[in-house]
Amino acid sequence: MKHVSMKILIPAIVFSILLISSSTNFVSAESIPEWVKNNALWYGQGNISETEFLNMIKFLLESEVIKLESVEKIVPEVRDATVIIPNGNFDVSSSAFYMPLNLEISAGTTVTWTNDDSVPHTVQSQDEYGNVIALFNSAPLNTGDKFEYTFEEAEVYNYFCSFHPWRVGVVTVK
Ligand SMILES: [Cu+2]
Repeated sequence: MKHVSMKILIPAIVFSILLISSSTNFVSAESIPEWVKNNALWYGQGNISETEFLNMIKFLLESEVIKLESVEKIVPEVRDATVIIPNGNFDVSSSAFYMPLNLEISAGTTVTWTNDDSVPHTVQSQDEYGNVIALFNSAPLNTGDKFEYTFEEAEVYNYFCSFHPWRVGVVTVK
């Protein structure tokens, strides 16, 4: 008999406390209200269910007794990208393609080409017909030299090497 009455009584008490508390203004969470301590105790003793305990926590959050500090995720925008001109790139029969062959970036990204080959190369922007256009045009790059260009407009950009015109690459700006 006692067992049954406790099962009904405890949730009723908790609910009553929640109702009373919801009409109370908690100015800050500097101090933990007594009823919260009681709830925690009851939960620890197994007198209230997990659902009831979670509901209490939910109430504390909703009524801003507990305030969660907003944690802003700072996702650094990638503003730099690299294209490697790999060793053997000069060789028409080699699979030493630009790495990556099609670089996908967001507008505003600065792309750096690095010549890792044993011979000089150039980076020359092309129009859709394969003609050289004055957009991004490097001087001859010796081994280890770099060339950079910042892409501002969303577009597909083609380029090639004037010494090895079979080497073509793409930069896709989204
Ligand atoms: Cu080349």
